[in-house]
Amino acid sequence: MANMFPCDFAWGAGTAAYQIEGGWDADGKGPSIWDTFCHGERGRVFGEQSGDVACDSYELWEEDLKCIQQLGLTHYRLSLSWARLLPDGTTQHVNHKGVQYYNKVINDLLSCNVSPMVTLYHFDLPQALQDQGGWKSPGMAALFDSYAQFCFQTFGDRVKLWITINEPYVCAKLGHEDGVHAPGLKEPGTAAYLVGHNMLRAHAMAWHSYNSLYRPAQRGAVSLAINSDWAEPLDPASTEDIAAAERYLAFTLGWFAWPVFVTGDYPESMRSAIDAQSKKLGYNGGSRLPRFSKDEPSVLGTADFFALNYYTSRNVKPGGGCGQMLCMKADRDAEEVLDPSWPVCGVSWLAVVPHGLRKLLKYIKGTFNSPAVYITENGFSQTGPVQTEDVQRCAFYRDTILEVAKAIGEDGVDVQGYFAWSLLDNFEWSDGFSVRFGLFHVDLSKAERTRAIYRSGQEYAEIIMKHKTHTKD
Ligand code: PNW
Repeated sequence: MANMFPCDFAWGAGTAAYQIEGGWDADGKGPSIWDTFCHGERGRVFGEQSGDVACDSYELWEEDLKCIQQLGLTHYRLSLSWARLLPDGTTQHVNHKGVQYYNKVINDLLSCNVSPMVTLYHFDLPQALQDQGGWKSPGMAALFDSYAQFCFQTFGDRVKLWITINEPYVCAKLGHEDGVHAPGLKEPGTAAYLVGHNMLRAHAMAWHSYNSLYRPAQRGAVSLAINSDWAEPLDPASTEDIAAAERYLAFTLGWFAWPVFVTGDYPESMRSAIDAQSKKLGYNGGSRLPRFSKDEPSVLGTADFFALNYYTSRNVKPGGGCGQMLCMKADRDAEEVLDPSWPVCGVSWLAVVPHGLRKLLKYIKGTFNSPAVYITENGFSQTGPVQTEDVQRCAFYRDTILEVAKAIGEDGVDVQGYFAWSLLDNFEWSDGFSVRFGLFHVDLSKAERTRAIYRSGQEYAEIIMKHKTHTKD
């Protein structure tokens, strides 16, 4: 097919601080909730592993830069460790070594003609702020805003693409409902909605600060990265299944995208489902889904582009509860069914469905008023023995990028960039190092943490090269 990608399309790959940096207590860095989570109770992370050293990118950044250049990326997505910059989470104490580290990363990227996309928050809250209540506390929004302003002020002369918060859904649900991510809280049916709410407030405050104080001089763009599977009704002829698929999307994508892009409030179907469930179980603590205050700047309109993390798809029918307990699953009332024809890659949740991305992009165009979209994460994982000739992942990237081309060329979706997850094999949260998403393998048995390109990395480099040299016709 003709090359549908605009000549200034962003071809990227991503990483996150805790997953790659190591140096967990180096040079004045404060502890984050992931340090605490991994160093705490046994049994929370595969093999009792941690990100203490990980890919050691804090020491080995220049090796990462070589990988980035080998792929020919135009963009690199990284996250800043809040506790490396501000050890106690507040701007009262700045760790200059941390500032120096990220300055070097950003400057090196620019001198190699690679544009940084910088995420301010990728799951690693400073522990000092968790001790004050973490994301359940309303005060976190203003603290995040101060941190964000510090970053805009320090790095914004060079960074033009910002993500405030990565995947508020995952932080809220996995960290505060299921307890499988830091901070490991299990408060089903209540905490996640509160956390999601404070994250949206935090994002909105930071966007407004950027908009009024930094945008005039810095001229960048700010968004938040929203993850969502694509969902289809299990039986396309069943009205119950159709409604369940809509609820599924409302509880993942809609939860964060509706307030920011459509109404300034949560999807109505989400609120009514939560309130109905509260009533059914006799919960009388008021609506578990908070309301946005009219006294705060609106969350509506606080994204300069749509940042989408897409991994997989689901077929959906009504169902999925937790007996007489409150929980998000029961609120959502949408049970996931994996299509047996979809191959699964590495982890059980990741069914390979490239065409789901095209459908989701089309849905985003129709629902959120044709925004510019960056696909900020998409990838394929490996488990078990390391396969350097990762032909399945090669096919995954080829097929997925073809679906993006169709979304642009045939559906008219304004996709402006694609970031493969991830540049490196890294610390995959509670799965430790047992799940590998990298375009480069990292040899954890060696102190040098040797990086070696996979076949999929080579093929991604070829795809990028081909598209960079043939502009849209
Ligand atoms: C994303 N799930 O997280 C993150 O942004 C990355 O840091 C991570 O490495 C990547 O996806 C791959 O997992 C997720 O359990 C973590 O559904 C868990 C889930 C989804 C996304």
